[in-house]
Amino acid sequence: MLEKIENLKREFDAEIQNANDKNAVLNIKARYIGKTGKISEILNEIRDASIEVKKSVGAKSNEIKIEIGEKIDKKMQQIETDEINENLAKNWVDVTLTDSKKDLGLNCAGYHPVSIVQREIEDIFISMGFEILDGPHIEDDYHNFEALNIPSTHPARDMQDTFWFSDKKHLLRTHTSTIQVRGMESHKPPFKFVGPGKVFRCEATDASHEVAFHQLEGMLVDENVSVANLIYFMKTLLSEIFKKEVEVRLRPGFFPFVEPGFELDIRCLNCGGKGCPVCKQSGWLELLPCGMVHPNVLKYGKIDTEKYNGFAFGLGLDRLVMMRYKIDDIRHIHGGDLRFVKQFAEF
Ligand code: FA5
Repeated sequence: MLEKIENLKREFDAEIQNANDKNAVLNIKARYIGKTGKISEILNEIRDASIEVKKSVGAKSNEIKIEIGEKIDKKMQQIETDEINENLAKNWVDVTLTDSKKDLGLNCAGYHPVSIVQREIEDIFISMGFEILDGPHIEDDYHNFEALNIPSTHPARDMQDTFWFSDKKHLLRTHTSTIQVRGMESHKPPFKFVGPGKVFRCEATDASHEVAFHQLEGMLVDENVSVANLIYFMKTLLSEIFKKEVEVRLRPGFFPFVEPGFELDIRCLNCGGKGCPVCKQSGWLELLPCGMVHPNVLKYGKIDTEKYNGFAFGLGLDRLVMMRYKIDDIRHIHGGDLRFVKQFAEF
């Protein structure tokens, strides 16, 4: 009987070695150590044998049963590992490789349309003797509101929904007019500068409104500045940008930091004035709020209001870009889609 067990073990070894898949292994397992398998058969055969035989054959059977069980587990693991390796070899992916076709912006060849137009405007103003100034995105209440004649109780604060920081003292600037305040702090009149940059407002987006957009501030302070000077600079700017005479209109506009204040609108170039989502079907696009600098603002800037006055404007840069390139939705501008940006590639 002991020899029978040894033979059985040899048979098993040969079979398990040739088994190539899980089903074959499970089949072998059932045939050798299953409830009605070969080991059980042997144990049944010695049911009526002597105690000594039962002891020796029983012990040997158990020993072989354990060994077979271990070999079966090992074989199963090996088959699973082989399967995984085979799968990996078939569906091989090198996660360390970057997609060479993917544009990272670096090889996108060109500037963003906002940068293109911003640079052009800067060049136009530089040619007219203006300086280019910059200012921080994170501002304090004083530079964004207070020094622009918008005290904390002023309802005009509601015109610009603001992202405040938790200290309630700092905010993301809502307009580039902050650069007026900083320019007056660093300059003595007469002076003239423009200040482009990103501004932030907490508002619902649509075809002409974004949460983060660009403005370009301008300020000129000198003796005897008039509205005629203001209109001259604005018309020069727009005809240079659009490379043709554009139709504009001036409407009275309220901004606490100018007096009188105007809204300079441009005939919508997207629809030619017929009405479209960009101009909200009005045929006109509000582009250039401007006005004569309010004396209170000059006083905050420590400028002698008896001697000096000036004008200021705050151009909506994204909207100008939209007019220039006939872009029908401002959300394309910041959407990050390189297929969009590449259309304007210029150096
Ligand atoms: C101002 O921000 C004033 N600081 C401008 C100013 C400067 C007036 C100097 C007088 C003197 P306003 O909120 O209207 O004004 O914004 C200026 C321009 O930014 C608008 O004409 C428009 O072109 C653009 N703009 C305003 N809100 C948005 C927005 N959510 N998305 C895109 N462009 C916007």
